[in-house]
Amino acid sequence: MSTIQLPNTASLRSDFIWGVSTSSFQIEGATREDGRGASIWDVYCQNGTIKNHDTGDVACDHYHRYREDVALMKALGVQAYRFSIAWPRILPQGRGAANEAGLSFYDRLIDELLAAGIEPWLCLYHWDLPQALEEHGGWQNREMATWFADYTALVATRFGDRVKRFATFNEPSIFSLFSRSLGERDRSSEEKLHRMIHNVNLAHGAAVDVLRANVAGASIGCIHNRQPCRPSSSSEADAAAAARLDVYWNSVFPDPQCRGAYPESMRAAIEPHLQPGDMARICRPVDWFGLNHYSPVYVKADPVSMLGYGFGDKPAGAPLTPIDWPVDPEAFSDTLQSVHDRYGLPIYVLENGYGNFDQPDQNGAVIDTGRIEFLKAYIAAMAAAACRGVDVRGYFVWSLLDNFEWDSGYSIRFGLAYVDYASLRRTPKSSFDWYAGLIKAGQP
Ligand code: PNW
Repeated sequence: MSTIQLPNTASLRSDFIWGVSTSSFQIEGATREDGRGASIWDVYCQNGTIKNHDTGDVACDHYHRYREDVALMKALGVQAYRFSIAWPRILPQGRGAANEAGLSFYDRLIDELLAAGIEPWLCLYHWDLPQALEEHGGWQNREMATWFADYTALVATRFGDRVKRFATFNEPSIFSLFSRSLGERDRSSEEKLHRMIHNVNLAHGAAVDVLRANVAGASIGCIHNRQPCRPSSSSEADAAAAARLDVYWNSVFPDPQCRGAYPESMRAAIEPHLQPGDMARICRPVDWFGLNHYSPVYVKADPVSMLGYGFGDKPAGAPLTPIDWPVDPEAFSDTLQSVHDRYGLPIYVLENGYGNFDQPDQNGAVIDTGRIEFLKAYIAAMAAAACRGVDVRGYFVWSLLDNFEWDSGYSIRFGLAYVDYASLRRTPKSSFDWYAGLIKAGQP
């Protein structure tokens, strides 16, 4: 048991929800099993652009070990678990015929969670688009809104008797900004970015309607990654680049979805893609704002890159995590405040966490004191925001397990439980016990 003190959480609601988050591609593996279709991430991995040529083929083998993973969550004491559905597992071609074996995997997972007293929070899209739809233009195709709505209808009718919490998208700004090259300032790629943004927003609105119509008592939101974009120097050019990125990173999805308008500075760019009635299609009432937050980002001007920005130096002496992300809990409470002020919705923090290079010690224990200190400081910052009146109702650690960290493959670890990728054995880290203690302390 860690001796690190718990933060003061007295300002949080009595029905506050503590949880953990994962996503399908990052943990499931079994990418060619039981009729799953290919996703765009299977293809990216084959292209050899991922660190150490890692792939999602096995990942944490959660597809076969989900029972053990639910047991871990039960030991942790979380009230909720956020996961995502792999679209190509249940619709191998993205649309058309459903794959019963894939659907029944999620039936088993959901039933296992409910039996353990853990509320499932289902995210429809955590980046693993069916490759078959990519071949029809992917997010460049306005028809995606219809295909996404049809996929949502399948999920809603199959699982809506047992699942009530639904998120449409995970971090639309991250997957739209980073799925295209930052290396070259190509106006046509900026135009593609704008088209994609609008199509994702249309798909969000369509999915909200489908969920409302098909799931009694549904509680619906979208998960936004919101991180202050700060200039990396005092130059005017860097300030302008940071302000520009801030709009794309932080506003271009929640503003139209929750306020019914694109940010002023990008209306001209979206205009060519806008059809009559679109804003009403996008701005459908949601029940909460899903917030993912890790750190502020430091931005510099880079005239040759898309949108004219790049990532610049962090302030000298700023505390950093082992993967060089700034540690700035105050930026987290400011972000919570800004979401509250701008959108006026209940907030669930659906990701926050600490990446590092954990390894077991000679006794096989994984002592991750740095992660505990990080979580403690961030939870304290959240409690401070709640004290000032911010309506925050839940907090989910990213992540339950070490997992496939996108471009970084398995080299970076975010889990409360360590995964040995050779044996696939899970070992709770000291942060796991600490978080379990925090949850327990808040219970009557
Ligand atoms: C999130 N950034 O992505 C994702 O939702 C998770 O899938 C991922 O594993 C987790 O954070 C940790 O990286 C992010 O550049 C990607 O600031 C990039 C950034 C933040 C979050």
